Amino acid sequence: MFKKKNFLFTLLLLLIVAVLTACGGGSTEGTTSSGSNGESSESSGEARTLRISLGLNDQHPLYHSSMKFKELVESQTDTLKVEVYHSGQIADDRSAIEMLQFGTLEITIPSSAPFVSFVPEYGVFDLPFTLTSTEMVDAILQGEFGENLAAKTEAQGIVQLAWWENGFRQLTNDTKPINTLEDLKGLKIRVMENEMHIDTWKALGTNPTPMAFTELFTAMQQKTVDGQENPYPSILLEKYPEVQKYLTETNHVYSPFLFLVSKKIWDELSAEQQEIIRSAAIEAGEYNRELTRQTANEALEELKGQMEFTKISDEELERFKEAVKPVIEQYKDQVGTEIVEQYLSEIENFSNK
Ligand code: TK8
Repeated sequence: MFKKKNFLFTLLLLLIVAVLTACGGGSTEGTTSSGSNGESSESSGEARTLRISLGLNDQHPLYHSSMKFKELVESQTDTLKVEVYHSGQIADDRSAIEMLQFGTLEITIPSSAPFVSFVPEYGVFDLPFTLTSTEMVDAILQGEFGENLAAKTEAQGIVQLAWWENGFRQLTNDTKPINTLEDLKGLKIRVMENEMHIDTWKALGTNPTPMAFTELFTAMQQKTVDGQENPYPSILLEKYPEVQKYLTETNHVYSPFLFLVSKKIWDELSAEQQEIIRSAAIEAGEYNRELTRQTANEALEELKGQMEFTKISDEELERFKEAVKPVIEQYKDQVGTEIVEQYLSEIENFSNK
């Protein structure tokens, strides 16, 4: 008798577990952030939450621009809520991009370099010493070239709504002042997780280490790297002068920030919700570029008071450009010959205006 009762109890338990598992939903893949299986918030009544994952902290123009995006979206609809997570709280750039593909994160705004392993054509921005002014950047990214390039993300399950700005990248290190190519020799430089950045800094004579942005400050603090390269706002606002003594103006690469949305989640939104999000990303992008450029100028002046500053002379920069020429030749095919030629002709057209 006891055995029979035991068997029935176990059977009942298994049945309950089976029913609960079927309702609970499976892996993180395909389960949207709100936990619903894609039900549009408009039909269910409650607001849909859009989480934005950022690598930089809440002092940076990227965070302030994301809060501007939040204000614009939430002022136009009560069917959407925006939550901004800074300092890599949710994930680093590469993981956040993968989460967009799975539909387990709504929005992330990374630099273009880590995105190259998802869409190789974004490697045009890693070709060193090519973009040389914000006017040139705007002419190329806010026009047809930028639009056509952004359209390539959809095949990877990602929708790019706008081009925001990280900025022109500069070098810091904790070892010595940098004035010549020879001064770089042997420095351990953290670079973004991107093959062209690794090979560029090898061609410049350094010993590059690819690393997620979220690990960078600790690596400098523990001296596992001598230096890094980022735009002035990040250098100042992430407090790099606390762990880096020397600042060198190189402008070796321009990094855009990419406003990326999960296509899985995008396709679940209504046309009205999509339009609100798209227009807010574009308007907040204008705010972002203006704020970032103003912050970069102010940050440089503040950094000159906190670090030993050198600026590579135009003559010496020609030696830097000569040293990295093989990298540009080496990567033309990998990035895509057609897109590289389009990019370089856009630059030439702008320069000949
Ligand atoms: C922040 C990064 C950062 C980038 C880097 O998420 O990794 O050095 O410049 O801005 O995208």
